[in-house]
Amino acid sequence: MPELRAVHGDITTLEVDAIVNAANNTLLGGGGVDGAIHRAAGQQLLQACRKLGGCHTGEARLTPGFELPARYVIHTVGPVFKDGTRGEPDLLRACYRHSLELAQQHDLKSIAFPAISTGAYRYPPLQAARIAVDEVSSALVDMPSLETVIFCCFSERHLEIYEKLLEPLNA
Ligand code: AR6
Repeated sequence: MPELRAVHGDITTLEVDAIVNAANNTLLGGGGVDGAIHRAAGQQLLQACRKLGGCHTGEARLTPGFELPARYVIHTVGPVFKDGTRGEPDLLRACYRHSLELAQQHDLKSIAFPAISTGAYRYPPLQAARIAVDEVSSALVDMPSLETVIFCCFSERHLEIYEKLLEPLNA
């Protein structure tokens, strides 16, 4: 079973095969982690994203990482959280699953996720983290090439949530 780990910090600094971007449907950049990734990767990332022609919620697309330490960026679009009854959990699950599938298709060994949808898209952090850990741990069973999955937490609060959820898995 690959290693699942939570770290505190800025995802743009991580030296992994791919970092995941919590993007929007246009894939043309924005605020939050999306803005940070575009700034750190440089203008070429925007040019590469223009060619992709957008992305539906729950799907994922891959580009090079350009000036980032990560070789690739996997762009996925999380759901905007309204009340949890409008398909948000399934769409959030799909983001994690499709991102891992792309990583597997490109033979990547390490990937780092931000807490997709928990910023501007207002997904409650604990609910979102439960989905993230559950989906990643079940999808990885069929993905032998992946060795390390990092949940990159921008705040201490998110880190605590992930550490609690991961504890029983790594015991
Ligand atoms: N590294 C890791 N995590 C980060 C970083 C960073 N550098 N910066 C923020 N976060 P958000 P969303 C955390 O809003 O909710 C954009 O404008 C942040 O604390 O980035 O999916 C897009 O273009 C939060 O926990 O993404 C979309 O329009 C998490 O990343 C929209 O926001 C996600 O927050 C997507 O909203």
